[in-house]
Amino acid sequence: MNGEKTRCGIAALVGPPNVGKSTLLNRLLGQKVSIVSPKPQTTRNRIAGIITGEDHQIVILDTPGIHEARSPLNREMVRVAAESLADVDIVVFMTDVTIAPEAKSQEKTAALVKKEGRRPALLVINKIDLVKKEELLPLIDRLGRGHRFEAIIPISAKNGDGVDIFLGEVAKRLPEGPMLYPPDIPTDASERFIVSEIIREKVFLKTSQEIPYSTAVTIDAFNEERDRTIIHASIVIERKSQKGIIIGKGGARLKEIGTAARREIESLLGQKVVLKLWVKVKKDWSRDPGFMRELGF
Ligand SMILES: Nc1nc2c(ncn2[C@@H]2O[C@H](COP(=O)(O)OP(=O)(O)OP(=O)(O)O)[C@@H](O)[C@H]2O)c(=O)[nH]1
Ligand SMILES: [Mg+2]
Repeated sequence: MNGEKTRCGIAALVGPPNVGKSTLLNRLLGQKVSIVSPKPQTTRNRIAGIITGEDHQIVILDTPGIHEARSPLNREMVRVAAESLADVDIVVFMTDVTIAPEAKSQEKTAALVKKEGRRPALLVINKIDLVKKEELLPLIDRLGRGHRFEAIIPISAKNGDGVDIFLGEVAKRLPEGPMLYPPDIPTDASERFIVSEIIREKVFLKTSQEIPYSTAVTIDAFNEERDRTIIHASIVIERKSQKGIIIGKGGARLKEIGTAARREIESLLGQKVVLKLWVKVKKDWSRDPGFMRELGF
């Protein structure tokens, strides 16, 4: 590659919550770096996935879903998504077939994308596995109206339909330039961060109502020994009354969360993991700028 021209660029996935941005990132990478759940507002930080070819590198940013944010945490999430667009080469407006074209979250995303008007914008419509072909065309028409998308790409991040076409549309718009990352790393996220996210994902999957949104995870110790990694983590909640729900009857729910997380962390690290979880109350942490900084905001 020395002396030859390489192409490298950054594309950001932005769109309403729950449309499958993180699912798409994981599929593109062929491995899980970003957590996924059936609940909206799962992703809270910007996560870069890196796809390296012979002569090019694509950096794809997964971002929190754009929504009407009221609480300080939610406002931070939307800010992270908006700011992710600052240095990108390609803006990818991602939505799915279940969201009405005139939904608020859709409008908010469109406004953001418009503001970034100088950059090429692509529209990705996900979850096409959920509709019949004849329902798709009118949807493409309604979503594309009034925008200047360079391409509109229907995909299913779940079964892979259209994903290579999407990648090709991004690849052909990469500017010339040196690669930003070493060729063999899939993400800029640290192992520690991914581990905390895996635990948070299990909370999202195993609790309901406000609990997932009141939960943050911190890593208190991460000790790599010769044949195992010992991890201490805290599940941080906002109110004392939430403690019992996370822990469950006789500790059953916390155990389920811990077991599911440990299995996945073991496969990430390729090693046996001892995972110790604590539940801590940090009153109203989602309104505490100091704690949010600790979480990477
Ligand atoms: N049927 C179907 N479901 C999908 C597809 N892609 C993602 N999903 C599901 O949609 C839900 C949300 O997926 P995520 O990847 O977490 O969505 P997101 O856009 O990252 O959501 P936020 O992080 O909350 O903004 C999950 O239950 C996924 O399994 C798809 O192509 N088809
Ligand atoms: Mg996500």
